[in-house]
Amino acid sequence: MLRRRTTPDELNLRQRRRIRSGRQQFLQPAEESPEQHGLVRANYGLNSEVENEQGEQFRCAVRETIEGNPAAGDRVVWRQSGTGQGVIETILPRRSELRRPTSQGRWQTVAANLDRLIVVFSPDRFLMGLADRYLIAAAVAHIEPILIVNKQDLLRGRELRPYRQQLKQDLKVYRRMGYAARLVSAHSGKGLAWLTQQLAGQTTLLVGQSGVGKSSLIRHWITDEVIRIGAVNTIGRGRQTTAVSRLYHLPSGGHLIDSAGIRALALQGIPAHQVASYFRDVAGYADRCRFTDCRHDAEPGCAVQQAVAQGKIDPRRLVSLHAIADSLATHGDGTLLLQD
Ligand SMILES: Nc1nc2c(ncn2[C@@H]2O[C@H](COP(=O)(O)OP(=O)(O)OP(=O)(O)O)[C@@H](O)[C@H]2O)c(=O)[nH]1
Ligand SMILES: [Zn+2]
Repeated sequence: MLRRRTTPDELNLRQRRRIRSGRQQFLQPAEESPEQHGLVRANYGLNSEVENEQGEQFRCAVRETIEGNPAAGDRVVWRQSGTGQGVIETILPRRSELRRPTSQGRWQTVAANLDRLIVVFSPDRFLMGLADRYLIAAAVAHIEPILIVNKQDLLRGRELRPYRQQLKQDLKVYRRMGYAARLVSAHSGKGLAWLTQQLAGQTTLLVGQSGVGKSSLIRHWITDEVIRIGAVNTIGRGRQTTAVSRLYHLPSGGHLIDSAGIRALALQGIPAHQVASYFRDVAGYADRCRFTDCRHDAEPGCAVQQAVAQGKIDPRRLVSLHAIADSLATHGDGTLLLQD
């Protein structure tokens, strides 16, 4: 059936708004081109960058019947609507995702279909509390977390020995719980062969505070040119927009997703008293507390407090647990702020 093009007079208010906001792609008859599968490389709010199965990039609008937003790592069904343009019709079911609350009070998917979450620290700021927040987010999303402390090369020298020892001890606390936790250096290359193995064939999101060396690490796998092209692509129609995350292909297979500073993650409403179940070293004791909703504070019959007193649990773990439980209770809506 031939479809008559809509004349400008027939545009409804919604369509006019779309044109003003740069969503002209909708005016083209995307319905006439065949559906294809694609991979979302980045999302810019109104548009997403989608890669087809031949590796070509398309700037795609999002069909408004879609709930939520496409994110780096998403598999989608889309149709081409013009040269280098298309429309995302469906976001295929995700095997995992990480979301964050937006300033408009909505939830935004930051990255999808993740296998691994690499949390990067620098040696002067290995924050257990922050590590624990990411570990909970990863556990809730069924993503394998890896903790790394970058800039290991800065820890050389005798005067830094006590500091180096302390950091190693801290990482050991996590390794004993079964987490991968390592010192690496983007500059000297230490630990990067191991990290490369962890990434092979996986979809990995890299997160961490500003200045910890995320970009330096990414440059170990992705060439500057590819990164630069990605940055140029962030220029939207007339207005510069930055993607919250961007996917790169790894030479070893798999994908690496770079995130621009995530300040909070949203979890599926974990009640504050359940936080302990995500602390691998605490969970076993928490099960034995007298009260099922024990906050492991000053309650009688608290097996966790007892384990701390007996030196079986590092007391800092409990400080971190209480801070996270308080934070969840304060925000009350499952929002886990990465920094309070
Ligand atoms: N000594 C040392 N310096 C490093 C290492 N990795 C990164 N740096 C330095 O740390 C600074 C910050 O590195 P970036 O890679 O820009 O950090 P980032 O995490 O991407 O920072 P944002 O872009 O702000 O999020 C730069 O001056 C790097 O040269 C390392 O392994 N050793
Ligand atoms: Zn208790």
